[in-house]
Amino acid sequence: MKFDVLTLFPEMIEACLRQGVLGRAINRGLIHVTLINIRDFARGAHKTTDDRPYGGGDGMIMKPGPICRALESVDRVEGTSRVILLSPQGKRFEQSMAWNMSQWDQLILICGRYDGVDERILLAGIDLELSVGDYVLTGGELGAMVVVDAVARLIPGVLGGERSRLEDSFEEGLLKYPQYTRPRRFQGMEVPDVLLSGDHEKIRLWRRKESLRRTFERRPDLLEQAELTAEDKTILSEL
Ligand code: 4GY
Repeated sequence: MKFDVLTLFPEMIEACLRQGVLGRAINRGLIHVTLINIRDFARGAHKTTDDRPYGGGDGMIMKPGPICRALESVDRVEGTSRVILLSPQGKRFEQSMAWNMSQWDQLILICGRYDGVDERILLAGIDLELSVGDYVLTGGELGAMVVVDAVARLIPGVLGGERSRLEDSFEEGLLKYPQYTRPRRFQGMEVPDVLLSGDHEKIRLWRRKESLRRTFERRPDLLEQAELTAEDKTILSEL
């Protein structure tokens, strides 16, 4: 899988990519990330990438030219290749999209800065506008990292144990159950007895119940979409 990130701040992305699971995935050749500095495609003595908005107002808008030329410079790989712009105006990114994208061959992510990008770049070269959440960042870089990270970890071999991808929060549309490790007693708080019982069926049931409880309490909106078994529905009615 190939990721290409177009940004004015490649160092910001580079630092993230060197760490942990992603760093290892890159070193092992499981994913490839190319960083493209939009500034390299700016023209003139000042290499400006922004300009004042038509119609007036504060703030600056990213010029379409540099982004467009940066995009044209990207090698498109065979297969499914998509161009994504990160912005609060986009469709909200979620786990099911990450799974779909993990099947693609190339993701080209464009990070905006300033107060926005010229609308014509959206109409010309972009397949999808994505938002990582309903808040405004100072640029698309953190959003792009969210997408790269969430997609990369779904690619076979990127996470060590292949089990963990599927057991995650959201994979069944529910929040994760509480988890514990040693010590058994920490600041006066004990690990729930059931987890020490060795009874795998009891543990499975407890975890499922806690998942459902948390989802019900914290994110009831998720329950409408979740795949619930008859057993789940019984547990929920007790909650
Ligand atoms: N939310 N999800 C987001 C963002 C910053 C102006 C375009 C978001 O993805 N990106 O807030 N991005 C804006 C800043 C230019 C990007």
